[in-house]
Amino acid sequence: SLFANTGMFTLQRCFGVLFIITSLQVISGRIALLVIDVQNCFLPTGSLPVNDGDQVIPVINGIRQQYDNLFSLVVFSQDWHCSDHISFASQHDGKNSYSTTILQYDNTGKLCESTCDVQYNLTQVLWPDHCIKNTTDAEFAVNVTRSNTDVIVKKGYHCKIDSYSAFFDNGGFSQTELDVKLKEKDIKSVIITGLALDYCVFYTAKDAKRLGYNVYVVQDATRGVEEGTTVSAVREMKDQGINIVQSSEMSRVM
Ligand code: VGL
Ligand code: ZN
Repeated sequence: SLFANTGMFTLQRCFGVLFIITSLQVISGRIALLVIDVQNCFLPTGSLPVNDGDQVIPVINGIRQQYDNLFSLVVFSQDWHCSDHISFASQHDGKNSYSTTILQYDNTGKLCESTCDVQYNLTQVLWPDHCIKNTTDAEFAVNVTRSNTDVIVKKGYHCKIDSYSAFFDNGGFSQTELDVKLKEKDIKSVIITGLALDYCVFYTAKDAKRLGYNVYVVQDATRGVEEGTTVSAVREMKDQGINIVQSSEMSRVM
């Protein structure tokens, strides 16, 4: 098992015999490490700074160093936006960054800009301009360990819809190649790290769970954009059967 959750156990007496029941979580099947959006844009000096976002880098590098041979696949996702992306506050007159708006889509996933048959209303947080494709800001953090066998999955490249999850856009209209890449390698479990815990890590973890993977989010290998959304994201992930673990709980007895 990769995670030995030795902290939790129950004592039970039955016919005079004491049983100790430990809750060992055993990771079964082939494992992928997902490194979500560890890009300059989300570092403290980036365009959409995440507090202490740089501090995930040594943790992720440590996980790779210690366990790399246990991962059948390592995937880096990359937020990759048009310069006039719909998620940018700059594209919405009179709107400030970190406020929200409602975006309307028809049943084909097309943004309703004038008259159209509205089928979906998506609440969109409006962000500072960030991770614009082919800029230094959108590049992976220089210090994060990468290998030429790692798979890169770009997301958020459709100009008119946002994509927090590395699997689907926010409306569930289009899909990246991530699920296919995982299935090709017969991956059963995903270990998720990176930025930001309350957005792209959260939505990637929920989609992975829904798609049937065993999901582990390494909490100290992530950081959130905002305290309140981070707390509720962790609670919701736990409720959905997503395992929230610490990198120190990863032991090597597989
Ligand atoms: C993200 C906000 C906007 C993320 C991406 O990677 O968590 N957050 N775009
Ligand atoms: Zn983005």
